[in-house]
Amino acid sequence: MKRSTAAWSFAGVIAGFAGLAVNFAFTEWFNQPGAVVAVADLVRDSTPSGIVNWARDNSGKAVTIPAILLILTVLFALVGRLARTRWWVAVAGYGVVAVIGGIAVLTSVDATVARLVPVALGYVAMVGSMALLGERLRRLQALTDEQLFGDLWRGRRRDFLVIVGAVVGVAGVSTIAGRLFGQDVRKQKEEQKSLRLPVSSPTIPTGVRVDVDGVQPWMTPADDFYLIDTAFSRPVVLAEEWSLRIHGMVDREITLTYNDLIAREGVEAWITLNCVSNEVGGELVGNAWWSGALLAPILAEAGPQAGAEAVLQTSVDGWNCSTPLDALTDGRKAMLAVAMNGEPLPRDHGYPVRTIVPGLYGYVSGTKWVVDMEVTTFEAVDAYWTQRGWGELGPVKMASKVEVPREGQEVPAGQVVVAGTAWLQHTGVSAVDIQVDGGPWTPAELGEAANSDTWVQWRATADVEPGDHTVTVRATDADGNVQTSVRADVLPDGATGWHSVGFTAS
Ligand SMILES: Nc1nc2c(c(=O)[nH]1)N[C@H]1C(S)=C(S)[C@@H](COP(=O)(O)O)O[C@H]1N2
Ligand SMILES: [Mo]
Repeated sequence: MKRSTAAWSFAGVIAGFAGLAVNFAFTEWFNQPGAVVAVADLVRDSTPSGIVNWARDNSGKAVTIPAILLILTVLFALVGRLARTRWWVAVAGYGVVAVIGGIAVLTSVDATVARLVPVALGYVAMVGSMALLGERLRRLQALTDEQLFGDLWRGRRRDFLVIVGAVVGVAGVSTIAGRLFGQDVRKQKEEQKSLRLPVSSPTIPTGVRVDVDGVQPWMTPADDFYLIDTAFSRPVVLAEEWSLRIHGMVDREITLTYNDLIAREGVEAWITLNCVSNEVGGELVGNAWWSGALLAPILAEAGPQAGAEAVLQTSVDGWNCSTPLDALTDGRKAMLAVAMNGEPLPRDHGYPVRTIVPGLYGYVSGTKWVVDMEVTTFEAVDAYWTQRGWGELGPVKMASKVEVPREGQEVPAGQVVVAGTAWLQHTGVSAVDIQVDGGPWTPAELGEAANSDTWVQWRATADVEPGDHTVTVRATDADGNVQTSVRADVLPDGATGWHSVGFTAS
């Protein structure tokens, strides 16, 4: 440890992370985006959609924060090392990090200058920790070769380690405090428990299930429901503080509180929601019992003006989408949902209020944590995903999926059960056929359709010889249109093509 630069790098890293932890504690306390998350948001929004397609692959989001932390580790180590001979490098190096963090928090939604306070406190913690650590290190390393490993050396080493312990302690306590002080999270949980919503518990309609093991549950539990959002830290919104403003090309602007919304004309329905980024055979689809307020009468009260054709919906997190006004007012069960499967919406699915529109992909309609609706025209606006090359209208496309057998599964030869799901929300599926090894199409048996807005389950049996086989599925909609075999990519407006599964009979 005598002239070691490693000790300085180490000091630089722990001082840096202590500062990040202090920033985290204060931002959680004030329910603001942390500096690291704000930087991640900035990276996401400035990444060209052609390079990283975030909706399509959440892994892009998953690596961003670890990558930022890794870069910071290297940077902090360098700062510590250079601070050994040039003290101003610590002041300047952590300063650069703080300035980047400051810029990021100022570009976050609803930013105020006050958000710089936790950044500044984090910076002070970094420089302060580094000053204390550096002073002890310098004293330790100032000893002569003869004094090395002697009592004096041991004492100074202990002094250094005490400060290391103190800095690590501050970082640890701040991180834990951040988790605990995330008081809005706690408040939100209490609020969710105390709500008495006029919603009913889901009862799965009879006959919808084909009762084949391995087919996904007809009702998707909220915990298993796929998640897509651009937010690095999902917003914590309290119902008691929530409101929705409806404005723009309307005769009367309306602002609704949560209680106003609950008092409105209610609606409850089974609706299947899916993501435009779902590949053929993919998992970004779920079916839930949604409860909320019908949107059509609310919009009618606002009174859309002539020429209005879209509603720009904005989330508290800044994400937005433009939804065709028609789809919100044409009699389908477009709603401001407050409950999912009979319970208040989970935070991750948009608590307290999100939009659900049967027949449209989530990215053009299903705004979570929705707080603003501007009645407008498609000309006038360009929403988050449309700016990134995705289609403007976003009607769902017909899809069907083989879930049993699984890809690569071994089954006994003879009568093999094949089963899965199919959907085309708001039109409905009338038939499903399967084909084994390119042979003739044979009809599957369908579970009951709860309504035209939900998926259907299906099952069939295929007689197969021992060997490798492929089974393919296609659906037919309620108007008699057969699902296209033409493969289309998810970009710009949803995948098409038949799903096939390979299995082995023995
Ligand atoms: N605020 C917000 N709402 C959003 C999104 C988002 O990124 N931010 N993603 C949308 C997309 S692409 C889909 S498919 C659905 C997914 O809803 P879920 O996460 O509840 O399944 O939410 C939509 N609503
Ligand atoms: Mo999506």
